[in-house]
Amino acid sequence: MFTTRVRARRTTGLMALATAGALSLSACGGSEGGGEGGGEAVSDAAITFIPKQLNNPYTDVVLNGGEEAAAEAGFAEANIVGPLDASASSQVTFINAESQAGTDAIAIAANDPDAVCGALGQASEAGAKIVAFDSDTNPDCRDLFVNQVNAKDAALVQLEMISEQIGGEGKIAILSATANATNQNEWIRYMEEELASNPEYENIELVAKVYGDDEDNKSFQEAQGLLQAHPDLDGIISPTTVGIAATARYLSTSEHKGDVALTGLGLPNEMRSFVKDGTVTEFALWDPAQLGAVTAQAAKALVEGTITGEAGETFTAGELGERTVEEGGVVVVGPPTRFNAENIDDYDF
Ligand code: RAM
Repeated sequence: MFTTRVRARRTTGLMALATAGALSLSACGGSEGGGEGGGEAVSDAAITFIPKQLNNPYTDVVLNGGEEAAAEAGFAEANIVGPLDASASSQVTFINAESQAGTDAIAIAANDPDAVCGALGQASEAGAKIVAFDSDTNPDCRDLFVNQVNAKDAALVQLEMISEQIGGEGKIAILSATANATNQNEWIRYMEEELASNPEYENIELVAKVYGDDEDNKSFQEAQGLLQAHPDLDGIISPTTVGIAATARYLSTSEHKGDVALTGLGLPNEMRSFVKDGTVTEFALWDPAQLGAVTAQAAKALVEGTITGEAGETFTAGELGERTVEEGGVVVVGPPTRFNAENIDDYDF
């Protein structure tokens, strides 16, 4: 019988979905028998998801997908634990507790690539498989990283969009999440490299990088501060769903609406009104539920021992088909999609 334990505050919508996942598993009976690759039977195993933070709408969509897929994959139990803030060391106590409770797989979106490593090492020694998702750990500290999108593609699509929106020239700023987040920093590094090397962007100047810590209020204030400090700013890239929504809210009622371009990575359901009212022209993302689903299926393959995280190995991610482990133990979920007035109503997440 599939059960879900949640040991920290989180949304009720997610719990309702977890129940739906549990019901669908009971209906099909789950998986039977021992691990095919010399590992453990997934039907006896528990998976624990540790997101960057619990109070993040993006995280909710990822975890909904993860819980459903954990049930489909045949896990006996899925747990969701995590901090309410995305600070560097906030996940350590949760990792330790899950390790002591004997979880078989930890799926973690790291707030800091190194701060979680000691605790993950102990969990691994205690027998848990470690899958990073969304934001990687130091590669030595996990078996696999499920990356929502190729990091360079994520960076380039955001630069393309801002360049189109400001006519290829002007001053831009980046409003990120936390300063230690692996995913954010990798995207920003690729953006800076591309700005410095691609002649197409020689007239675009990055004048500031600020951090809203994936908190709505702080992100809103950082957006306001950016415009005060740089009144001649032409555009903002916010590669975080929390940051882009807060910045859009600020711009939508400010004198800068329609004048200062805003793009980045956002949830269509949070951004719809800002696209319709002319604050935002176009932004991008992928389907976060697929990230959760591929993560749960990768954890199953690791627990059963059919993969170990070596490049070239393959596993089946349920309905999402076969996935191959790339160099560095990375599995990529899919390409980014651009959302604008023409297609935003086709998406519901
Ligand atoms: C925020 C988080 C997350 C990132 C998305 C795009 O919710 O920073 O890590 O992947 O945005």
